[in-house]
Amino acid sequence: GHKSCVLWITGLSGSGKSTLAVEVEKELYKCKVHSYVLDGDNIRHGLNKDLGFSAEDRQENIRRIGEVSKLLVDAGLLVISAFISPFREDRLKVRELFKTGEFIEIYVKCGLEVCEKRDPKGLYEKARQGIIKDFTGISSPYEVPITPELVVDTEELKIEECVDQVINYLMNNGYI
Ligand code: GGZ
Repeated sequence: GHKSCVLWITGLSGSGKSTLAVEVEKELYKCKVHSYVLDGDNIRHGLNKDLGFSAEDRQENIRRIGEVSKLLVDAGLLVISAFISPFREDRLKVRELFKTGEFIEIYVKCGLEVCEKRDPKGLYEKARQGIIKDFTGISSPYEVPITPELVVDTEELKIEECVDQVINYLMNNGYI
């Protein structure tokens, strides 16, 4: 068995949050740990399709995702939530929904320059041109976590090394 918790993955667009989430989920599956990934693909197209990217909408986005994460943790899953979640206060409010040790904040560290160079969906380009407004890192803030449980640096490390860091954290702290 495992101890259910949420891995709260925060970072810029293009930092590698979703990739990390999916790769960690694959590794957990191998270990027979029942996990579930929440990300933009299954949340912003469904439950939260009424929300955009204003500060208010991002706050509501994160609040709802926090509540859904809590339901899934209560159901016994190891939840992996990968959202920019740019505001410290909103992340803190989600943390406060959980018991001590149930909320694990993971900062996916990658400089804006590198994220912008990767630009897998061409969104930074559009943001620079002003076609997309309120874009995180360009025209909307990202508040770097001050005391996350874990920092994974996708600029310096390969994705497999980042996955190992997360799995090691879970093993060393008795979650799996
Ligand atoms: C940031 C945006 C924006 C704006 C669309 N700002 O890299 P992606 O494309 O695939 O992931 C980003 C995703 C961010 O949604 P989140 O729910 O994680 O954001 S938040 O936690 O701030 O509510 C990006 C795309 O949506 N996207 N417009 N203006 N990212």
